[in-house]
Amino acid sequence: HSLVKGIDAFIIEDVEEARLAVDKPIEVIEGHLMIGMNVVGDLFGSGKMFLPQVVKSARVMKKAVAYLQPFIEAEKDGKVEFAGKILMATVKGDVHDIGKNIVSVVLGCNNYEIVDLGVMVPPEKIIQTAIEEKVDIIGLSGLITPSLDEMVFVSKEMEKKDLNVPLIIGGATTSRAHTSVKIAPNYSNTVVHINDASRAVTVVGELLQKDNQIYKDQIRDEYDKFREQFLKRGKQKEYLSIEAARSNKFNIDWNTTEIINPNQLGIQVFQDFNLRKLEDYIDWSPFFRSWDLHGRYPDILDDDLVGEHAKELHKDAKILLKRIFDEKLLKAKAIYGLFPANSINDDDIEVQNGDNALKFLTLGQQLKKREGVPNFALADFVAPKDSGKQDYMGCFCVSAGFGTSELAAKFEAEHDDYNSIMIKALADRLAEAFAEYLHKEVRMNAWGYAKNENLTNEELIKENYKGIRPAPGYPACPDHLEKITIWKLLNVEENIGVTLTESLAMFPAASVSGYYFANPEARYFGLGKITEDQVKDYSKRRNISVEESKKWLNPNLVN
Ligand code: B12
Repeated sequence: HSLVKGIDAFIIEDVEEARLAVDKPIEVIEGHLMIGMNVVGDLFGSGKMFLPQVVKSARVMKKAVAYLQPFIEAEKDGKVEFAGKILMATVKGDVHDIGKNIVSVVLGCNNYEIVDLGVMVPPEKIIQTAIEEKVDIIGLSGLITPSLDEMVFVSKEMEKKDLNVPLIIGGATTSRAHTSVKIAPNYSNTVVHINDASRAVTVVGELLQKDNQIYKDQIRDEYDKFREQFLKRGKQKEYLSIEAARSNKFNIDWNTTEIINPNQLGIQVFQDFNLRKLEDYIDWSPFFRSWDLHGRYPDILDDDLVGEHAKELHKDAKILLKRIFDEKLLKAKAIYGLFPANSINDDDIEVQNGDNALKFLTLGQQLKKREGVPNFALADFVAPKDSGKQDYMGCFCVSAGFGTSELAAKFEAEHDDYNSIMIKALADRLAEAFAEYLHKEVRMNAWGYAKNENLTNEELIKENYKGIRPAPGYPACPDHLEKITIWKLLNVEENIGVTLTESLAMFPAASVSGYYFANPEARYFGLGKITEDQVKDYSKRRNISVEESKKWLNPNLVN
């Protein structure tokens, strides 16, 4: 009962009672706990149990097994039989692991042994561990687009090294399209994209059946067909040359638009920001989504289907949040700067920091639009140098993640995946809340172009404010290399200690960086696909090879 309900209050007493009632301690796992976990697995698989409760049940299971372990070892003849061994890793250069950890916990609940290599795992380590541990499946996770390329690389290495186990792919940026077009063709064994934890259980179950050839052939067939159709579809759209796109740029009338001079130019740093101030800025809806509960906050709390679970989860989150505030469990830091800036050479923005001039490179939409609809580039929102008007822009980096990894590791050592996932999900919410708070501060005070703004948190979440704060990697500016320019301009690493990995993920994970544009006409848009001519033009501006540009801009290239 406690296991299925996820109650861990009396777990030691219950397990001890069960242990005394059987011949061998291993029988408690096989006879009692496994039966309970099967119930949990079935309920989750059939949609009758929700993720937070599954993770709580897993916590009970782990604590119980940890208690039994010394007794089992003393007996020496007990060994838990698993249904299969699965290696899980977030690929090199990527620091995100909430999704991977959720999938690992859920697979663990279904009696699979998980070899979790953590984050930023190099391909050699993945392959070597897979061979040494004789795993049955390799699972790769990634959140940002450079990880997609890394997954392609891993699949090629797996083929070279003659690995012969299925490869499963997941994480926010991954897709069936990318998996079928870019990964599957490199690897002879089965490659499957899985977008949520409950499907992971079904797919892994099928892959590890004894007679799995029919399933594997079916997947290969499906992916081959999907790839063909996908590649055809891409060709049907019409794109403009980069010159034509620039001629159809978004035009702001720089003679009439009002440019507000910032009140405070230069760089500002927050070393140890009071996290309590961020609570009111939290956007809770994505928090529930990361626990696989779908719906808008606060309505979700009263939802017929998931309301009870959402309430319980929210209550637990608030308890941990209070501890974060009271015990100062996490540290938040931020840096931002506002600088004189003008757009130059069409899509670049020159930013002046004292004697130091740096260039941001923006990319222009090339999809052919309806008559009268412009092709946007972020540079359109800053006055061109030849307009003779001095304009401004800003950039920032916030992090609420200092201390998260350590805390998560502590919870994991206590067999508490529930709170380990919870602390990361909360740190992410606080990072985003910090970005929201700081942007408001900039609009109302430091830049001061929206002094009298009076928006509720809901209106902030709906982005009803004036000006924008796009983040490199988000749809308007998918180029992660821009973070290097932000780091140089603000000296981010030295000032607040947020670092960039080789794939330009930020560490700590709960960090956000981006730009500030103040023009009232500035808006969020999606770049969409770009063609070869812009890639060549961009390579020259960036002073890197076309090959390297293609690596970074891959998801945005036509085909
Ligand atoms: C919340 C969020 C954040 C959080 C952090 C999230 C985190 N720690 O994981 C914060 C606010 C910190 C953040 C920051 C950034 N983010 Co963000 N973020 C999101 C958002 C809204 C949700 C992601 C999420 O947490 N989902 C919940 C988890 C549970 O889902 P999941 O990771 O996908 O995992 C599930 C499945 O994918 C699958 N799965 C996962 N792994 C595996 C592995 C295997 C083997 C299997 C089988 C399955 C599986 O199962 C999981 C459970 O169901 C997405 C958009 C979106 N809707 O996806 C953007 C998104 C991921 N972010 C994005 C970007 C760009 C960024 C930033 C680079 C922006 C910036 N410049 O600051 C930074 C990077 C941070 C860093 N440290 O480098 C982009 C990434 C695309 C890209 N172009 O690179 C996205 C897709 C937004 C977008 N549409 O552009 N982000």
